[in-house]
Amino acid sequence: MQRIRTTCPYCGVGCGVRAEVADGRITGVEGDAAHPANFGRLCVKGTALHETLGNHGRLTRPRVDGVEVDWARALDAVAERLAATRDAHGPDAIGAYLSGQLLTEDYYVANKLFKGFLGTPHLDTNSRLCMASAVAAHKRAFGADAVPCCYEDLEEAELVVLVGSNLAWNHPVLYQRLKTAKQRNPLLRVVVIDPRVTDSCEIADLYLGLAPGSDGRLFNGLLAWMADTGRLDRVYLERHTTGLEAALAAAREDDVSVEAIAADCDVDPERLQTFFYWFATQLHVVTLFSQGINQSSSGTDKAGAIINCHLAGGKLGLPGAGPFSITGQPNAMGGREVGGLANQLAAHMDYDTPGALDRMRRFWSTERLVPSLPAGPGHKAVELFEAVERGEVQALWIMATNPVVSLPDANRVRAALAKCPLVIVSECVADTDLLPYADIVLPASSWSEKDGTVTNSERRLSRQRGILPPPGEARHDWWIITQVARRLGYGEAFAFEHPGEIFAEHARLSGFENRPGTPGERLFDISGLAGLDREEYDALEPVQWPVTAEAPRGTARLFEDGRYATPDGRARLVPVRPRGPAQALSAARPLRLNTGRVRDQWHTMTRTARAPQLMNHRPEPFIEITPEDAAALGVGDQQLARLSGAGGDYLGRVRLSKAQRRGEVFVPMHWNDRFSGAARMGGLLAAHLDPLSGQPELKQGAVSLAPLACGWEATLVVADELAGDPGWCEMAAYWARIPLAGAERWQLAGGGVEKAPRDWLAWVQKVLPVAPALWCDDSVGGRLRAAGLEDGKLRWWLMVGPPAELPGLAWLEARFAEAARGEPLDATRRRRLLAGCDDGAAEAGPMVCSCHQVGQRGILDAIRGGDRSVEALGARLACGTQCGSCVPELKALIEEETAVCAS
Ligand SMILES: Nc1nc2c(c(=O)[nH]1)N[C@H]1C(S)=C(S)[C@@H](COP(=O)(O)OP(=O)(O)OC[C@H]3O[C@@H](n4cnc5c(=O)[nH]c(N)nc54)[C@H](O)[C@@H]3O)O[C@H]1N2
Ligand SMILES: Nc1nc2c(c(=O)[nH]1)N[C@H]1C(S)=C(S)[C@@H](COP(=O)(O)OP(=O)(O)OC[C@H]3O[C@@H](n4cnc5c(=O)[nH]c(N)nc54)[C@H](O)[C@@H]3O)O[C@H]1N2
Ligand code: SF4
Ligand SMILES: [Mo]
Repeated sequence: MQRIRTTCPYCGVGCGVRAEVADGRITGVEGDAAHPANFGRLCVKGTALHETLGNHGRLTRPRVDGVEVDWARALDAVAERLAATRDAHGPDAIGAYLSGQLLTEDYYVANKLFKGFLGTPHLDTNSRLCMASAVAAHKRAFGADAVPCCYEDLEEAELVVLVGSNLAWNHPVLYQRLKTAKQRNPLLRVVVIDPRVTDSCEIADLYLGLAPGSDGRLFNGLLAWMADTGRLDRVYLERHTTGLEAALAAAREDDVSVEAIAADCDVDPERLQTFFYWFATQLHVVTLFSQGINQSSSGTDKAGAIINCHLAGGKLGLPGAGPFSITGQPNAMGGREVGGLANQLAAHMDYDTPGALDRMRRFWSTERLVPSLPAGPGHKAVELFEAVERGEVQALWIMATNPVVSLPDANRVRAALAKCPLVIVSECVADTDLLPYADIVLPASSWSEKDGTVTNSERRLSRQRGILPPPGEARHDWWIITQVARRLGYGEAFAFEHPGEIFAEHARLSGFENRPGTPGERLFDISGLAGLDREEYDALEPVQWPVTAEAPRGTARLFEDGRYATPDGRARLVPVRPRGPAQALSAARPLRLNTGRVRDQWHTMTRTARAPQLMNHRPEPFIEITPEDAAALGVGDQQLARLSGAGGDYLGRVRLSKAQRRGEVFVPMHWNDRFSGAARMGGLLAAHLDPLSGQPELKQGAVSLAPLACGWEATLVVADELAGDPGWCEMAAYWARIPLAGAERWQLAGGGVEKAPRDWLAWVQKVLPVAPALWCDDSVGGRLRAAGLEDGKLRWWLMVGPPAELPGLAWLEARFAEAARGEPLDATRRRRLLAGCDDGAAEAGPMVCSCHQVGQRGILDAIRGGDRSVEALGARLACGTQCGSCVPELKALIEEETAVCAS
């Protein structure tokens, strides 16, 4: 067995992973104790990485116009059609839409090909939906897109403010680090600012459940409060900043009394005052912000209002202090470094950076080739698809993202792609919502196969190492891009044979004419890594940029000397005039729609749904709503409901939750047409953009909710081999597909009339090849349970009736797993199939701890039995002892159960 060090491909924490390799397979993973992002920790998703691998479901052959072809044909087709589009309609008719899940090397060559040689400015990335507002705010304030902080700052702070970040679920290892720091230092305070009570509140000393979108007002108020109470750092402001007066004046355009701010933000004035006091009186404050700030029609201003407060208090450029925009995707930061956004050129140069176009031209020129760079910025993500819709962009290459799910107004995006003459998609898995729109499909290698670098939230570059060969014909993205470039005649500029060579060029560019005091000066500089040979590149240890001759071991923190990347070296406070959400509520759409992530899923689920244990935490698309709102709207817990929004509908199961504010609902961003009939949140939202960053408002939609009238509900579990063609979706008004180990569970519900049990038996014979072997029905209640067996082995299982009647399905999953191993059912188990539970095995209930697969039922029993602490539960059941992500949920269960016992 071999152990190979690499980096986790999920979130922007960028944890080091040690993969165990045996017999050409990755048999397990563990946290890399030597990696400075995680020091050995991993979260549930990281821990389950090896279970998402395997060649099943992978895309393995290129396809052109629906026909499988070899690579030569596919690459020729891409090159010929791109060239034809350019020749007929000009370079502006070509677009590319990339992703923060590409490696830096992939990203670099894509940017170089499209902007540098095809000469189109229209290359943007899904980071537009994620980081664009933070990027714009950084540039405005610091003169460069630079995150000042590092992870240690969270540990060295006296106050950590989490704004619009559910760190516990979305950056779990960083959350664990913060939690440990708080245990070690009881003086470290944590404030959570989020309209939802998230699991991150577990460690909060103060929670502000503000009205959605009111963050700008809150931080503007804080700035005025600091000024009014004499808490500005006059010396810092004087020496290192400009713009205080204008920023203050803008803040004071609103009533800045604590009461007025509290009323506008809909928070308790005393709590607000406490927050103001804590922030203003501590020097070592980190404000960590994420999508609750960025994904807003005023995201740049909200981030700006936060940065203003840090500058005004001198809380920046020192240990334990600073505004900390946390990145989402594993290489969101790397994409920003290579110029992946449509307003950037490359290596932290923009079109409006003096001399940048000329510099790029000189850098990319070869003996015979001169790049043809566009003159100015291109379309940002949402606008790019609008240009496709208008027919201006006629050829679009999409890599490593799923825009028909993740963009707002997603149905419009679908329509635009459907009529686009050329859509090229590079993708790893065979079945995504996007692939049906592709004229040319290119199979890409995936994590564990890909080789290159990523940069995490604290500017730390790490190696993702190629461990296994890609399956079938799948190839690395950088290889695909360079092959196309060569066919277009740019071979000399794309002569790369190894990602290390691409990295070297990228590193060289970062240092090219990058000298202090000259117009070429840029903060992003990794020229210290430009000379790495293949071996050194392969052995590269995690390092934070800038990495230069002066700082060969990297740089933990930026702006320590108070010098910023602006022309006058001073940071800029900016006037912020707070704006509320652009999507207005109305009588027709009275509910505020919040969207976001769940603990165990990653985005459109193409990878996490491959690990059955990650499906158990939240198996179906859901709608979280307060019990009061639900009652008023006539829906109950676990019932199905329909949300209607600007661009379409969403069907999901209602979860009553006190975490919501009244009048607000939360839905997960993950579900799509592969997993449910109508649960794409992208269809619910209208596309309202931040005017500066172009980032869409994904957190503040407007929707209405109505119960879904169901004549019937059914649960069907089928063995994997039978799961091919879902004929059963057609008759269902609602369906959700839930991968299990060796089987698939389908939740189905229909409008209209109830079917009689015998109709169900007839139906099942029609859609499944294996006839019912056992059934029992209760015609009065319309209930039915039936099972299909083949050679004594379980093939399918059906229950008609509300799923709430199910005691859980873990026992059934076990029966299917046995069948998959070829084991027939014994007589007792066969009899019990229809009982709906296996009395032998204790039923787990909803999954709480994914690492150790501990369900709610066992946990509640243990609490009732006297285990009233997380530690006691861990000692008995092992829950919460591995990655710790479920600890907040364990605490909530203890609290609820203790309250029940007491009452
Ligand atoms: N498990 C998991 N982890 C992930 C991902 C994943 O898919 N799954 N994706 C990764 C990616 S790409 C990203 S970008 C990050 C995102 O990480 P986060 O930003 O933490 O994730 P979200 O759940 O999108 O949103 C964060 C919070 O913003 C709150 N919010 C909504 N509106 C407002 C508002 O007006 N003001 C404030 N202050 N808060 C508001 C929401 O209630 C939510 O709790 O997660 C990364 N990590
Ligand atoms: N309403 C709402 N919408 C949102 C958000 C939200 O909070 N609310 N969040 C937004 C944010 S922050 C983000 S980051 C986006 C994410 O949304 P997307 O980027 O659309 O989601 P993913 O599922 O990560 O898509 C990545 C795709 O690339 C494939 N892939 C993975 N690795 C590779 C690779 O190396 N090469 C290639 N060629 N393909 C690969 C995967 O199989 C998958 O199909 O969603 C955005 N949309
Ligand atoms: S915290 Fe993020 S990077 Fe670390 S293991 Fe979890 S998903 Fe991977
Ligand atoms: Mo993201």
